[in-house]
Amino acid sequence: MQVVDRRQAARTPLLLISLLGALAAMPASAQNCLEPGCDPSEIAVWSSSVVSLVRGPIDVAIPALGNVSHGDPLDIPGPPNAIPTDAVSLGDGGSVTVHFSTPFRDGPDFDLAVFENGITSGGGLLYIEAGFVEVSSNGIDFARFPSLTSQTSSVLPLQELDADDFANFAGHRLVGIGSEFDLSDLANDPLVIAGDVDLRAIEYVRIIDVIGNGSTFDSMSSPVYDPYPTQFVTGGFDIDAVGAIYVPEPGTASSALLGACFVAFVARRRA
Ligand SMILES: [Ca+2]
Ligand SMILES: [Ca+2]
Ligand SMILES: [Ca+2]
Repeated sequence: MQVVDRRQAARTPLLLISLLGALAAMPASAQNCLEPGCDPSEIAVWSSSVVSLVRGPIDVAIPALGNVSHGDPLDIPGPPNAIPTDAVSLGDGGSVTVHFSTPFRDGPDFDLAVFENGITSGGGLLYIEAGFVEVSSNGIDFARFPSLTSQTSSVLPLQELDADDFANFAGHRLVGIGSEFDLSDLANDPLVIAGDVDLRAIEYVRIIDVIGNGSTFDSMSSPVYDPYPTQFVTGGFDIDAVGAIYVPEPGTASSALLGACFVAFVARRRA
C-alpha cells in the first residue's frame, strides 16, 4: 500500500484550494448540522467499536507526569453521553481510532460528526480542546481533513476560544453537539484520488489531539494553539462519540443482484 506523508499531502495547493472553496461555501450551502454542529438526532449510525486508543502524556514537556487516564473506552461506541465528565481523554498528541460496522458515505452537506465535551461559561466562547480528524475505508490508509485555524497566539490552560477560529477540527462544539465534517473536502486528497480511501464506504475514523503548544500545524502550515498545558488526568481532547449521517445508498447491493439475475434469465431463454 502506498505510504503518503499526510502533512505533505495536506499542503498540496489543489487540496488547499478545495478546502478554502469548501469552507467559503459552507454557510450558504449547508442543509444539515445547522446548530452549528450536528445534533445527535441527525445521526444515522454510530461507531461500533474502538480499534485503537493511544493515551498521550499529561504534559508532553514533562514525561515524568505520566499519561492521562480518564474515561472508559467502552463508552465511546454508540451515542454521546453528553456529560462533560463522561468522555475519554487523549492527552497531548494522543489518538483514538473507531470502527463503523455499517460504512458511511459522502452525501449532501455534512457526513460525519465527532462529539467532544466542550463547556462554556457564556459569552459565545467555548473551552475548546481540538483534534485532527482522519478517515479510512480499509483501516490502513487514513486521509486527514484539511484544517484551518485563525487562533494565532498561545492559549492559557483554562482560556475559552471562538469556535469560528477552528475549521475542520473536532472539539469545537458544546458537549452533546458534534463537530461537523463533509467528506467532499477530501475529494482531492491523494489517497482518495489513488483509490486507497473510498468516500463511498468509510469504516474508520481517527482523532488526534493537536497538543496546542504550536508544535502541530494546520493545512496552511500554521501552528495550532489551544489550551496548553493541560496538566490533569483529563488533559487533551476528550472523545465522547463519533456518528455518521449517510449510510450506503439503499438498493445498491440488491440492484446488482437483480441485474445478475436478469442476465442469467436472458442467457437461459437464449439457450
Ligand atoms: Ca458530504
Ligand atoms: Ca474537553
Ligand atoms: Ca491538546
